[in-house]
Amino acid sequence: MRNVLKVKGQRPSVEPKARHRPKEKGHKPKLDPQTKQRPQATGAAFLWFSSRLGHLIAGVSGVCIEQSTLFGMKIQILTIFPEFCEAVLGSSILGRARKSGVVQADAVDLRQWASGKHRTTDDAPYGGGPGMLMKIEPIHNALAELKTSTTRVVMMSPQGRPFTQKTAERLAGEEHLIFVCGHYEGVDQRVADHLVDEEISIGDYVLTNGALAALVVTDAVLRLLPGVLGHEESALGESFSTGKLDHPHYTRPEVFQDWRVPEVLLSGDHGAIARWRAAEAERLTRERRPDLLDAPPSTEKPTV
Ligand code: JF5
Repeated sequence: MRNVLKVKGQRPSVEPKARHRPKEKGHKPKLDPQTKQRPQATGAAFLWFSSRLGHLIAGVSGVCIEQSTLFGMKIQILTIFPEFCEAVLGSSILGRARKSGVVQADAVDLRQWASGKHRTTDDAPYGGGPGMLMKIEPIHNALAELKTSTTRVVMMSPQGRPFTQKTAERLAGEEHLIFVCGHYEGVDQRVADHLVDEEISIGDYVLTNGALAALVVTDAVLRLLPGVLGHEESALGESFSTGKLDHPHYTRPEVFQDWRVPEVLLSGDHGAIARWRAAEAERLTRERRPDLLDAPPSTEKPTV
């Protein structure tokens, strides 16, 4: 939905923060010395790109008349548990981002494409063994209907490539994502082989429901988009973007029971504070995640 979210003659979908609004100064028209009236059509028009929000905003005399979202994203989670996903997508920060129109994120009920009286989406495995597998036909039919020329189809499963912050950054550049969520004992292998663009794992453990993994990825991707967190400075350059664990943070009170905030943070010496934070990040990473320190720079590439 790149560049399609246009609002005309109404409130912009995301109200720009006051400090980011174009300066009103110079937009107040002086009275015409002859007619003693405000001159007609002298309201200064502006076209303004907010890199913070990823919005192109047009208006006259400080009044926004049109705004288009240059970055925006559509995510569809294809699942037999749509209500489960809706509960997460409708809450908190994701719920707010959704209402603001910055992102479109929805759960889509796979059963719509299941045939037969019982609308079955699963069946027993060839070769025997316990449990049920997800069938290919409903997934195929759903994707045939939902995919556009710009869709990237992602399947969540423990067999996928590991999900990292790098993956989140790459997916945040996509326009339309569809997550195929496996569950039971798995999914007919032909789905991964022929219907999806990539298979992603959120970690070395098994969930009952791939939608849970898709929601994790959705959250990590959406928080990178302009206008979702409302403080974009912090989304990049944070832990993992730096390749290390984050340093500890403290807020008031200065002493709780007998636990003190490290003295250096109260010193006002910004150089010393920056050095302390860097040293703490290094120490924590060496202690808990040495793998991050000797890891070569990520070579992650999209797998087409
Ligand atoms: C699933 C077969 C999908 O368990 C997961 C998962 C773990 N890491 N990433 C995803 O997804 C559910 C289970 C079994 C396919």
